[in-house]
Amino acid sequence: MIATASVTGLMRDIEHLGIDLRRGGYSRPMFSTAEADLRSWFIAEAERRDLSVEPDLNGAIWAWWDLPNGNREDALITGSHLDSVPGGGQFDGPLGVASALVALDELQKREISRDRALSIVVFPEEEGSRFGVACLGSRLMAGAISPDVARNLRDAEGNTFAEIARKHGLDPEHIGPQPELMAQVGAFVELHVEQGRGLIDLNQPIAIASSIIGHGRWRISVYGQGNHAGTTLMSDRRDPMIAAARMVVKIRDLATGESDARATVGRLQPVPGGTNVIASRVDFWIDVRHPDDAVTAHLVEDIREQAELIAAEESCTMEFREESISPTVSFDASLSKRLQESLPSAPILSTGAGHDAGVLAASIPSAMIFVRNPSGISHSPEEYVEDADAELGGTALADALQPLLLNVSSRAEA
Ligand code: HGY
Ligand code: MN
Ligand code: MN
Repeated sequence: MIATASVTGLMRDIEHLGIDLRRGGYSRPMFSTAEADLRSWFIAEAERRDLSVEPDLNGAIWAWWDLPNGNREDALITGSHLDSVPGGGQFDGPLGVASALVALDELQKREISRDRALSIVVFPEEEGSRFGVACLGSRLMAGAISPDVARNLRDAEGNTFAEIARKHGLDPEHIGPQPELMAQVGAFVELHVEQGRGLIDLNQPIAIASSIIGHGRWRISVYGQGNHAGTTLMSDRRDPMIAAARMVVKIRDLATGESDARATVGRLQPVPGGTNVIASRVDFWIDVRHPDDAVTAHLVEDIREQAELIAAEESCTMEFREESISPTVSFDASLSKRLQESLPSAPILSTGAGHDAGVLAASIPSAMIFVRNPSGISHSPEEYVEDADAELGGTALADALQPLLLNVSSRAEA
């Protein structure tokens, strides 16, 4: 057993990894040096705690606190992700991993009785920032994406997941569902920084999640006529950048007209992208979210139709492709109730942010704990957690996990 680390201490140990001087914040895409360094940090911390570190075939890292008899049936898992969005915050993902390490230290210090193994899991590519699909690692494990589709996902440079995975020691032929591993898992509790203002407005440090609103990503490619910026009269242009710009504003207007909908264009790439060049193509991505999946589908169809019209008006053509879709998820009611018993003052909050716990909720009882973020901002350098709240989160996670480590039969006797 080691002396209990602190969440803030562990977060400080990694705060230099993946700093993005150009964008601000952190850029820690899957298979980057920064992400590899974070994985090494986690593995070292897990080994210091004598956990059994077992990377799986999809690149997730499992750090097991085994029972003396080695039985892993109905195991409890916690953890989160270490990858980030481009220019993201310091806490989105790593806070859940650091808090899991500290919660485990705390449980060992308490010398609790337990009859379930506990594993801290780090899921890869939760943000989908490199290969476009959110929660790729947990989707692969749960069989929520076909291995073939995953192998052929491409990053911005055109590398396939298979090519890059192979370079980083994964065998792309063996990625995919892990039913035996899933069968061992009885429940998943993920701690995460809150990515909104709920806890600020409630003046509380910790919340329990009720649900994740549905969300998806679509890629729109607009094709026009590339040409010279100086020799092409305005009347002679078929400029996809103009069509794309009109589409972006139309997307905003359509989403604004649908209460509680959110639609974002945060990524737009003209091809070839020269200052004195009329683009031949513009690729951009939309992220659309709404609590009701039918409304999301309907809104996306409206966006597609309007984009078609705009493309035609601008004498351009367009392709519209779904890249990632996650239905609205309600977390496991009885598991969340157990968390409420352990954390009675924690309010219940829904979230607009996706998580691995949201993906796994379709196959195993999952729940989440949120920690207050005084800025209310995420996916940005302003994302923040105060030291005191970070430590409260580690303790809250230990408090939540402790009763869950006794399965039903023993609980009756306890
Ligand atoms: O995009 C999301 O909601 C999450 O942060 N991956
Ligand atoms: Mn996250
Ligand atoms: Mn995120």
